[in-house]
Amino acid sequence: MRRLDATGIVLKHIGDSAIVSNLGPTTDEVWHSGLRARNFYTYGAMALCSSLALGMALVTKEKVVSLDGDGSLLMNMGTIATIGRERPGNLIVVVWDNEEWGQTGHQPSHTAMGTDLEQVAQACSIPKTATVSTEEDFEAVFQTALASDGPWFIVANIQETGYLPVAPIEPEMTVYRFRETFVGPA
Ligand SMILES: Cc1ncc(C[n+]2csc(CCOP(=O)(O)OP(=O)(O)O)c2C)c(N)n1
Ligand SMILES: [Mg+2]
Repeated sequence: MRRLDATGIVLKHIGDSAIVSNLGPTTDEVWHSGLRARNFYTYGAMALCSSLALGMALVTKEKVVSLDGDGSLLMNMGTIATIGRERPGNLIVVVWDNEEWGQTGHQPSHTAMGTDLEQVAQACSIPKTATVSTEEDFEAVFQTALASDGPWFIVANIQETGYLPVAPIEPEMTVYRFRETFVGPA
């Protein structure tokens, strides 16, 4: 499964829900799939994607989707424990697991050496978890996650097949556009 195709599946089903995207290729591919005010693109802020999404999920009732990366999540594994502790039912974490710190030169990450992030999530008492490797399985579990209470933690195994151009992210504009549309507590 390619991340760009899986990103298309996310966007096909997401409706108006919020997406927070990991730095680097994840954000680039979300950006090139179409500018969307409900996308919170991170840029340079490694390891903070799911922490930001957790914070958002705790102050809204709408679904919040974190599109994270294995390397970033490994750098801030404590956020998995905090998600398991707070358990916001509206949070969906998707980890694009390419088993590497891709953007900085394809260095193999811990998931290439045996670390199982789904098991980490289960051990942190995140109630809904899955690991998928095909577009069909990803689409099915992502639709289930959107339609049910979470938090969800989905490891999506992907293959790198080359990068799109770096997206021209302007962090101030991301915050401005996103804030204008954010649906706070009812
Ligand atoms: C605090 C910090 N350390 C290091 C970096 C450099 N850096 C940028 S992207 C990246 C790799 C991220 O890996 P992953 O989240 O798996 O995403 P991938 O590139 O594989 O899509 C690193 C180490 C950074 N931006 N910030
Ligand atoms: Mg990676």
